[in-house]
Amino acid sequence: MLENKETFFALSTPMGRSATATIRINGEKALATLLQLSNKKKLDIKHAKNILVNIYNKNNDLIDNVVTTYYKKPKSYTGEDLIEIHTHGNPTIINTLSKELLELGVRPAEPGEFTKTAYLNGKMDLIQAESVLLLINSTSASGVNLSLNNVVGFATNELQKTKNNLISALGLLEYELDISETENQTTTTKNVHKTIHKTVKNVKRILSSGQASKILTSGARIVICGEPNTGKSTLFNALIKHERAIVTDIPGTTRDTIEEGLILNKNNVVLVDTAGLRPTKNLVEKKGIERTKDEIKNADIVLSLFDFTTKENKRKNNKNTLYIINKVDLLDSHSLNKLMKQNPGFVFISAKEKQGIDKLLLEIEKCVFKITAKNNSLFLTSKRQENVLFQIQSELEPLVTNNETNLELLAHHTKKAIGIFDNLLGKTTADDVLDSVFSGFCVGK
Ligand SMILES: Nc1nc2c(ncn2[C@@H]2O[C@H](COP(=O)(O)OP(=O)(O)OP(=O)(O)O)[C@@H](O)[C@H]2O)c(=O)[nH]1
Ligand SMILES: [Mg+2]
Repeated sequence: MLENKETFFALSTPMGRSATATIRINGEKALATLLQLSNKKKLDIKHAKNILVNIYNKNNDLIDNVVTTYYKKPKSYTGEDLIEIHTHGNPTIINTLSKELLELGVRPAEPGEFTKTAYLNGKMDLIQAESVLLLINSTSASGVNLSLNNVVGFATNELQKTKNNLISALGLLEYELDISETENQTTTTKNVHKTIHKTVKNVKRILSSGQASKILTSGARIVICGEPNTGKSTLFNALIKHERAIVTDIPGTTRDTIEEGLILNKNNVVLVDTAGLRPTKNLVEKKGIERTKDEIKNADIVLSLFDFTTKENKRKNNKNTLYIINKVDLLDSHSLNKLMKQNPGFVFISAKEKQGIDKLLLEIEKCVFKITAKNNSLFLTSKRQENVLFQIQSELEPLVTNNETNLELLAHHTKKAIGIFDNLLGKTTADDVLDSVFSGFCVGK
C-alpha cells in the first residue's frame, strides 16, 4: 500500500460559528499528534470510537474540550491513520488549534487531498472520487442520489462488467490468432463483433446520460432568447420574481447575459437572459449577440420568445426548445384565439401581466423530465469521463460499422479499448489528470 509519510490536516466543516467543527488529521503522525495535543503519553482510543479529551497548546493553555475519533489504517477513509477532532464551532478555537498543529509539524492539506490519498491507496477508483466531489456540490435530491450511487460503486461495477466482456473477447481473439483454424475464425469474429457492438451501445447509452447527470447535479441551464423587445428581460424578472434585468421599450436594452439560479417548481435551474438577436453594426451589441449564440449552444432548454406582432413565427424543430408568444395582454380574445390556432404548440403569455406563467412552468418541468427521466441507471459525472468514453467509442465503433474481420486488427483495437477503460476507472492515470480532478475539491475532503 502506498503511504504518505507526511501528516496533514484541514478543517472539514465550513469556517464560522456552529455547534461543532471538525478538523481532520491524516498520516503516520496523526495519533502521536493527538497525544501531544492532549498532553498524554497514552490514550484509551479504539478504531471508530469517540472519546472526550482536553487539548492544550504548547504553553499548556486549554484550547478546547473535544470529541475525537480515531480511524486506524487501513480502515479509514484515506487508508491511513486518520483522526477527527470535533471542537466547539468557534473560529477562534479552530484558528488556535490550526496554529498549534502547524507548530507540531503537521502541514495543511491541499484541496481534495484526503480523497486523493484514498484513491492512491486503492480505497476508491477515480469515478468514485469524482462522484464524491459531485455529491458535495449537488443541488438537488436526485443529484445527491445519483452521486451517491456512483460513490458506492454502481457506475464502477457496470463499467467493470463491460470491460470484462471485452477482456473475454480479446481472449477469444488471441486464442484464435495462436491456433488459427479458418472455420472457427468466423464464429470467433461473430462473437467478438457481438461483444463490441454491445459495448459501443452501452458506451453510447452512458454518454447520452451526461446531460441528465449535469441537470440533476448542477441544475438545467434555461436560456431565454429572441429578437429585441420581445420581452425577454420582463419574462426573466417574472420568473425570478424580482426586477433584476433592466427593461425598457428601446430594442437592444440587454447587452450582456444575466443569469440567476432558482428553483422552478421542483427543479433547480439556472435562468439566463440574453441580448436580443438582430443584425447590428454596434460593436457592444455584436459582442452581446455572440454571447447569446454561445448560451443557446450550451443551453439544456431554450425559451424562444416572440411577441405577437412578429410577422412570421418560423418554428424550427429544435430539441428542447419551447416556443413562446408574449404580450398577449394587448390582444382581445378573438385575436388571441386566432393566434393560438395559427401557432399550435406555442405557449402564450404576458410576461408583464404574469399571465400564462404557470403553464410555461409546467412545460419547462415536462422538458426537464423528458431529458432526465429516460436516463435513470448510470450517470457520467465529469467531462473527463465523457472524453474517455468518446475515445472508447471511436476505438470500437469502426470495427462493427466496417465489419472488420482481420483478427489482428480486432485484437489491437480491443486491447486499446481495454486500456482506455483502465484510464476511466483511474487504474492508469497521468499525474496531470489527477491534479485536474482533485483541484476542484474543497480543502478538507
Ligand atoms: N404589454 C406588454 N408589454 C410587455 C410585455 N413584456 C414586455 N413588455 C414590454 O416590452 C418592452 C421590451 O421589454 P424587455 O423585457 O426589455 O424586452 P427584451 O426582449 O429584453 O429586449 P432587449 O433586451 O432589447 O432584447 C418593454 O417596454 C416592456 O414593458 C408584456 O407581456 N405585455
Ligand atoms: Mg432585455
